[in-house]
Amino acid sequence: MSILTLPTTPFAGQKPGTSGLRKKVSVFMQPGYLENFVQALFDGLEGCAGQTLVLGGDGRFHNRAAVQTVLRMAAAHGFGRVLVGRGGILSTPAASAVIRQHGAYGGVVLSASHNPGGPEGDFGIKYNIANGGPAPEKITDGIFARSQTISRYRTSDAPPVDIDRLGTQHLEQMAVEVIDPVADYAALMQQCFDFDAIRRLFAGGFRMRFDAMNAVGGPYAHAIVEGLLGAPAGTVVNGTPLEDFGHLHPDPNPVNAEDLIAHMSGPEAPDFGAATDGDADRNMIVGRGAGEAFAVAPSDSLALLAAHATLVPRYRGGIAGIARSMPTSTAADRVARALGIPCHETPTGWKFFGNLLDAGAVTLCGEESYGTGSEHVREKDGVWAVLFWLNILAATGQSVQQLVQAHWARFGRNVYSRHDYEGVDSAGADALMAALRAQLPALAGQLLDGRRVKLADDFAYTDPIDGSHSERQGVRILFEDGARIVFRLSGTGTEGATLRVYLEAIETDVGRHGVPAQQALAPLIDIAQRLARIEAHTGRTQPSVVT
Ligand code: VG1
Ligand code: CO
Repeated sequence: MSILTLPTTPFAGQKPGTSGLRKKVSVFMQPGYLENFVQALFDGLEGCAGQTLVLGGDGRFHNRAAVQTVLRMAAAHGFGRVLVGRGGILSTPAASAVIRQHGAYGGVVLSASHNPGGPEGDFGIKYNIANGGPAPEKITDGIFARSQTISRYRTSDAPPVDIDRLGTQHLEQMAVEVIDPVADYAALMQQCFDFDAIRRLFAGGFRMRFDAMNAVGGPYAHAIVEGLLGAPAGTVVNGTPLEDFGHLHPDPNPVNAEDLIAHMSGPEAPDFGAATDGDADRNMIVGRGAGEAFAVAPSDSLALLAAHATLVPRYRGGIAGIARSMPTSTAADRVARALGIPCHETPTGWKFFGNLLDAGAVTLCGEESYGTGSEHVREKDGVWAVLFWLNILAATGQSVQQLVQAHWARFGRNVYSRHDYEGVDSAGADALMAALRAQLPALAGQLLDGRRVKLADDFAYTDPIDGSHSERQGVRILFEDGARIVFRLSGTGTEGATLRVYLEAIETDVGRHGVPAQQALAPLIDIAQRLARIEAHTGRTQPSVVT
């Protein structure tokens, strides 16, 4: 064991955000940088001696080296056992499943999720607690506080562990168990869904394209969709995790997953398309329209899964409630109302769902950012969402487009879009938000282009379970006709600031459900640009990504 001195500068002033700490690989490779985070983390974990830690990542560049660093430091801190995914691989939802399944003390997940990877890309680390969910703010704040004051870290001098060989080895006194990264997760999925029905669907000639975007979803999709469910070989594409994700941006939306959209477009398109992100906690669902891909809005996906939940074995008895992040459309609220169950509105980030799930207050959760999940783990879960859709498709015999259109006909369509202004100047973005906040008191009751403002505020949330309070979670403008505009700054980017503008309008006229979202939302887009003076503050006339 060694106690080594940390260089003086790393980590200073950089707070782990909603999903851990994400920085450029070059930042993470600075001597002592990762060690500083891990030491600050371990210092705050009481009673971790002798306990089990789960460890894995999305396979991006620096993953393997970081696994060895964490292993050595875990040994020096007296952990009894580390369960590490073979090759250092564990998707975020699989890590959550393994933590829960094995009663682990917690888990370290090495991922920058949907951020690009490779030597020029991003790296990240996050900590999950014993319920399998992201560490709550009091833990991440503690990590940050300690990271500012510590000057030394404790590590082992032992040689690297062979993480490609299944089975138990030892690093000093600590057992290192290299596990199959898919096995526990696949077993859990079999408890959730009707695998027989989905198997019959594929046996009947149903065709799917699962694009794992060269990220960590691949091994899971291969083993479950092609393996256990018998989909033909070749159903899963880009299915081997690559250190740089093959230069793809593993953020599944119609812009970044354009190849999937192209394959879902034409006459030869398969019946069903899906994609997952860097750490496989996000999902995109794509159907086949009339010669065109039919991408399902994530907010609609959450609502539709909730409306069909009883078709799925795990949720056969009904769902207790739904939770959605504030910017996510209110489509799920309509389903909750019809089902007579509560729908909770939380700040952005999966950690806010943890208490509600632990208390059994909600069963399904979702975010507009292609994240959907349930009480089966404490993270959003991309492969789970894809299997949920497959289960519904098998049970109803309908197509993705038919299901979505029927949903809109029954509940109304929550036309939705998110406009991202990426990499803008941070000072300009802060000024924009400050100016918006200053306008809020005067907005209520005003008429904007014929729409009356019902409420304008900066979203605040009090957790109904533990009473913790979070403020300044995004500026929202709610109109009397149900339309909404939300503005917030991203907490996951690594370059400058990213302004997100979320737009939503309710369309109950079935005859207008086919109008493209950007067209239907044009009046709101215009209001948003004017109210926030986006061009004046950012210099941008157009968003960089529209989803
Ligand atoms: C984004 C999404 C948010 C999601 C978070 C983590 O955060 O908007 O909904 O929970 O990413 O997702 P932000 O602060 O950039 O808007 V993942 O798949 O990157 O862990
Ligand atoms: Co992710």
